[in-house]
Amino acid sequence: VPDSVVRYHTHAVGPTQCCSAAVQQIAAPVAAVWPLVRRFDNPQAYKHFVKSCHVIDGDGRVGTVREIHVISGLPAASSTERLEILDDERHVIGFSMVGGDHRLANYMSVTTLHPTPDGRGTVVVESYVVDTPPGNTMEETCVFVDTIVRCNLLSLAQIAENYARRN
Ligand code: A8S
Repeated sequence: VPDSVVRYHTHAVGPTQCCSAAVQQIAAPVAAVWPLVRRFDNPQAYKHFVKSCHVIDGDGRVGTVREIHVISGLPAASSTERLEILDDERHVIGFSMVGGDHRLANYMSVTTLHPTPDGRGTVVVESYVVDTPPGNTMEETCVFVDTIVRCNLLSLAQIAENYARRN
């Protein structure tokens, strides 16, 4: 396990919080994946639940705040999110949820990209911490969030692989 995985995916987790991580292998180099992942103002590039995104404060650097609206059928309509980490050298991005009408209080996630040894692929690691909402178990919360995160990473893989094939 690379040092950077330990460094960026070790979270302080409170007694009523849940924490999990997902890993996705992508058959495209980091250079093809990172441009999609780093665009805090354009999460809908690969997050298919996101219907629209508006930056409400900031210029894309740490501290930038966005408001996203999600497609109907989900137990929420919007989320206000703050960029917490953006490192173009180490390929690290992290954000927190600071508002919205959803039930994921104190959500924070970090995503890191790691080149495969031959340099032709990417391993994406995304971890998160979130409060367990009242009325739900930690397990239920993890299943719900894992499902969203896995969907996002699968779609990221498809889009990056298509993009790499074309170039
Ligand atoms: C992300 C991760 C998550 C997004 C969740 C967990 C969300 O956008 C969706 C449904 C909800 O109920 C909560 O990286 C919220 O975007 C798809 C609206 C925040």
